[in-house]
Amino acid sequence: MKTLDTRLYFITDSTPYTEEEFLRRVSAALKGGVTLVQLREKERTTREYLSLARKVHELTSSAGVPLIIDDRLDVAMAAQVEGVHLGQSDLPIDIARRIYGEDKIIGATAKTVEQAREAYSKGADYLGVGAIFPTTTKVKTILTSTDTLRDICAAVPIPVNAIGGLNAGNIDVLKGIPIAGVCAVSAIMKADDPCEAARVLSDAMKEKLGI
Ligand code: TZP
Ligand code: MG
Repeated sequence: MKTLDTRLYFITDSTPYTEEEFLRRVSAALKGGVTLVQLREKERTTREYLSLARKVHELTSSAGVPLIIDDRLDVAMAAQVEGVHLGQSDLPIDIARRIYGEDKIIGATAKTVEQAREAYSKGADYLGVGAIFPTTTKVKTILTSTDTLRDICAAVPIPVNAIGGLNAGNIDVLKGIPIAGVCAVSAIMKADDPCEAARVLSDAMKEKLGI
């Protein structure tokens, strides 16, 4: 049985940091209670992505938190992490599932109910839906309304996470929508203290969303 806790899903961005500082921030976020980590690298070579994945995997494994690799099934398999996250222009979910096996975690991005239903039917374990707010993280995305987020939650039986510009101060907009969790890059990654930031976001989710 796959155990998947997407409640506080930390997505990394190593861009402005030295490797040492980046790994220190990931460790701090893990101490702060993030429940899932995604390594998201857009500019690295395959070897660099693999090397960083192995280092981050040591940290996540020690904390008992699954590690997901963004975009690249080959890197996820080579680094022997727990899962992969696939967007609409990456490998199709059903093909990734066939290659990767039933036990591994496959996440998908969905911006419409149709994309959500398709990802679920092809074998996705969870969905990331957004951007809910404009984001400063380097990403090609469009905004997704909270009405669409609500419709997606109703359309699929797998965990749905909200993503995009979310932080402890604005998650109120998600109140009453049956999401499984929140994905955050900047709110944790760029915080002075990523450990404290993860705790603050977690507490705000409990208090404002009841999750
Ligand atoms: N997909 C939709 S928005 C986004 C991704 C990867 C970036 C979210 O980053 P942040 O910093 O939490 O807004
Ligand atoms: Mg991606």
